[in-house]
Amino acid sequence: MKLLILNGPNLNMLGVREPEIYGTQSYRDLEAYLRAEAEKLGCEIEIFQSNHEGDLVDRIQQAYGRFDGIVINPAAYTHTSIAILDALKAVGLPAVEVHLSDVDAREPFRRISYAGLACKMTYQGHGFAGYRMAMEFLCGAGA
Ligand code: CA2
Repeated sequence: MKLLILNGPNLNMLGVREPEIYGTQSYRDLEAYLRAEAEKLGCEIEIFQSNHEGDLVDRIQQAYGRFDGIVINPAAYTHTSIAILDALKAVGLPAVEVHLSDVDAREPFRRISYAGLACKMTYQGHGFAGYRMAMEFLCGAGA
């Protein structure tokens, strides 16, 4: 089982500001966490972060035929990007949406998720653990 893990804009700034929302750990810490959890689950992962919508769309398209599933935290593009939604639909791979924070408990504009419309499951408000849950979902019986 090979999973592509995509992270959207500003997630590379984790740990730098807004620790009350996103925690104190850095993006490097998140990458290390993902690799450790993937190894425990026995799944292969590739991790990619970008601040650019088109780069995320390109990676989703390139996943077709190369990956068995996608874990995606589109960050702010969650609430704006029909391009990411269309790319997820186009490749048709099982996808799971992750948010570190509980987006439904924040500003109203964060309650809309376009990417989520193409995802089998969403984990939100669990911090880093949400990514483990997503990997478990895709590697286990959930997908
Ligand atoms: O909770 C999440 O994971 C989000 O996807 C994070 C996005 C936000 O736009 C979504 O509504 C929810 C923001 C990521 C930016 O992360 C920062 C990290 C450090 C300092 C400032 C922002």
